Amino acid sequence: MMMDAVNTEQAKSRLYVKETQCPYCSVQCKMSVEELAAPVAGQKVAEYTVQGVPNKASQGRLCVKGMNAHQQVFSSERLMYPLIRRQGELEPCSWDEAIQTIADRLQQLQTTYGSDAVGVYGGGSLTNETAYLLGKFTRVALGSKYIDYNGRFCMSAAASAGSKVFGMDRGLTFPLSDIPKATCIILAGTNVAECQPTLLPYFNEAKENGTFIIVIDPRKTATAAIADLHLQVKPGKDALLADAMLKVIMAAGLADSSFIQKRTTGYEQLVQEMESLNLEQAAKACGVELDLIRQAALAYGEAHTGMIMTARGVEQQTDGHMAVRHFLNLVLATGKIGRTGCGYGAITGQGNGQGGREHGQKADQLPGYRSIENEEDRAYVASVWGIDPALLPGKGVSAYEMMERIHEQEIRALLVMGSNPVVSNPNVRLVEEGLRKLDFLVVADMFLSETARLADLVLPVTAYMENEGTLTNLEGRVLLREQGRPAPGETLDDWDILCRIAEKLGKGSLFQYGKAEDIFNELRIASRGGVADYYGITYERLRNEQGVYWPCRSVDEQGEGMLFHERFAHVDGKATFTPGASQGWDDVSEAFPLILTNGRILAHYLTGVQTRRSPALAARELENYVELHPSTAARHRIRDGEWVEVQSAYGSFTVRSRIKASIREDTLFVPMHWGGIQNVNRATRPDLDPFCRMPGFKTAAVKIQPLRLV
Ligand SMILES: Nc1nc2c(c(=O)[nH]1)N[C@H]1C(S)=C(S)[C@@H](COP(=O)(O)OP(=O)(O)OC[C@H]3O[C@@H](n4cnc5c(=O)[nH]c(N)nc54)[C@H](O)[C@@H]3O)O[C@H]1N2
Ligand SMILES: Nc1nc2c(c(=O)[nH]1)N[C@H]1C(S)=C(S)[C@@H](COP(=O)(O)OP(=O)(O)OC[C@H]3O[C@@H](n4cnc5c(=O)[nH]c(N)nc54)[C@H](O)[C@@H]3O)O[C@H]1N2
Ligand code: SF4
Ligand SMILES: [Mo]
Repeated sequence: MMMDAVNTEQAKSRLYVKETQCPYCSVQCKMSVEELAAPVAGQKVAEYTVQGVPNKASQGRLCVKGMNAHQQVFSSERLMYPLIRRQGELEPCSWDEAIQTIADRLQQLQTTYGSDAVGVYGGGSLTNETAYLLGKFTRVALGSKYIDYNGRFCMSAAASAGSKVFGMDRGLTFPLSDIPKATCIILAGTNVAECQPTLLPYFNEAKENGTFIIVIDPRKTATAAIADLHLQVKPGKDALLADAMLKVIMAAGLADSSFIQKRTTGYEQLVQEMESLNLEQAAKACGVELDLIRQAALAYGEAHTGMIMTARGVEQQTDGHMAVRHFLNLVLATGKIGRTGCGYGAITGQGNGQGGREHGQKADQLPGYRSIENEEDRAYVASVWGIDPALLPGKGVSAYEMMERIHEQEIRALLVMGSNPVVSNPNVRLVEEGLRKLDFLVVADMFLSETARLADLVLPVTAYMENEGTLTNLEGRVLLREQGRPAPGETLDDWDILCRIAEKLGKGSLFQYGKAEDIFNELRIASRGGVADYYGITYERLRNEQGVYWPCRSVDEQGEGMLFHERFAHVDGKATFTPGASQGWDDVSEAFPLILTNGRILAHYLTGVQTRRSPALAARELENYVELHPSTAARHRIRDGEWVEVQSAYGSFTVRSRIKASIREDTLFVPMHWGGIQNVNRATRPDLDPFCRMPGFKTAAVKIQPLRLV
């Protein structure tokens, strides 16, 4: 340890400076954390200085979450040893007992109920190495088909749309540095200003260049504040809005016929179908003035270059897959992809939201974006893993459907790694009932999350500063996060835990790794030749080049920042238009007259397990609330700041009111960062998108009433 004094007056000693990466969102900002020990009243108390480190994505910026992320690492609430449930209470136990208990219980349950009686539930915060190993562990060590992960709730609509339309799914089809080169940008259902704050300067730079920015959101968000045009759409109506824009573009003769002819299929059918679309009716259904829709369509259609980006506002819908595809129709019809200043971007969410979805955590997927239902893919991956392809299970079910199988007791044991499903699933009443019915629940986490509280065994894991691994940011850039601190207490790395369980299950020979890099080297081979090909990426390159884009097929290849320059990834090289109208969700009734939507705020992250352990972040927003329009509040006789109950057909939650003129009158907005009685998911609905199994988080019919003693 370095002990040089940096402040002579206070004689602070500098213990440590390390470069690391923020554990939160998909930008994956690089930072340095300097630890100082200052003598205060005779005691050594640590102080920390956090600074952004220049890199290609965040260019050295950090947002308030990144600035304070270290506080969770040093939280006194960190789990330091395994906990086992005895007589109803969680008590400390040794790793030996924990791992032995897991192996015994899982084997028992599989002997009684079959291999598929055990499920695994992963997350998009896990490194590529852990995500990859979790898929292998489930299929090889457990022999179960049931694995899925929280990315199902996050990326699946855009991912499946990208695969269908382009033949490939990667968050952005362009490098971030291209954003200021676009003449028109549409931001649909994405609140970059609060969710990827360090990206905002790219958009501000674009504005300085004269870029016309259109925001589509039911609320005037901090992102809408930078817009030249804000379409305050009714929740659930994005597909229809995109169709209306397309019709305007077609009628104005702004379609790019040469691009359409050379690079796409399916346009003629779309043209025919568009004929029957009535623009006045569509505008009315979307809750947006037709004139504004026209302005937006013409601005995008007439611009030489342009980008469309979507996030969860458009995607977390029961027609989310189709809604994204209808926006992609706009991209293809105007030929705005595959050249500088153009493209489509699904703004990914979690730190490894992108990589987490490429290497086998999904029910139907094998590493490198291979399919578990394709014979060639199975044979290839089985050969890398050294097993008979016949032993690989088939495809399982999506995250929420796994919860239904748990509720039906078809799945009897569950291992959760990197998620808090009892807060983040829709319709959480059913989810909690199900998890309580499990014969055996194991949760690996840094904290006693709401889900960990229900577990029979809780496994303490290392935090972002304490382990090594790669994460893939929203651009598809793979980044190496190196270990900065030793593992505290008895915490272990996630991958190490999986290897130890595999060993006890008698599969140790297939899980021999000394360090994360060994797993990455196997992942490189397993992904080789797949859509998400990581073969050419090595730890050494990641150290030297500050990250490498996938696909990267050989060690001398650069990796592609801009995709689809000459061809799309389908076999014929063409992209496909999407026909078929989508009217969107519209289910309000007299009993439930308002639309409940939800999302994020700047200071908190997902279910809040981590950010609530950071005092500086927790203090910014201590409890949950519902945003509602002044006239809606008046109609329901609700005062600002009072307790209200929001109820749907599925359940209710209780929060304080926050009256804001920036939201539509027919819509309520509630942050998703709190559990228990304040959890918005007590009222969300279980319906899933038929294509990608994404829940319709962003729309539920509800009523609201003040909770007042009369
Ligand atoms: N501060 C913070 N940042 C985060 C996260 C976090 O928890 N906190 N989480 C990360 C993760 S995992 C994710 S997935 C991303 C999410 O990033 P975003 O998708 O940008 O975040 P959300 O707030 O869920 O939704 C975005 C916007 O959609 C709007 N919206 C709601 N319904 C509709 C609709 O029907 N149509 C349209 N067009 N818009 C609608 C909401 O008003 C909201 O402003 O953020 C990442 N970054
Ligand atoms: N109503 C509503 N619900 C939503 C959404 C919404 O917009 N609205 N968004 C959805 C989306 S996009 C997402 S991504 C999900 C996220 O939902 P969750 O997966 O529940 O999200 P987190 O709160 O990040 O939970 C991660 C847990 O894993 C732990 N953890 C973090 N890093 C690691 C690690 O490296 N290893 C291990 N073992 N544990 C770790 C954290 O402490 C935390 O307890 O929520 C979804 N739910
Ligand atoms: S939360 Fe996102 S934008 Fe903020 S510092 Fe972390 S990675 Fe960067
Ligand atoms: Mo997400």
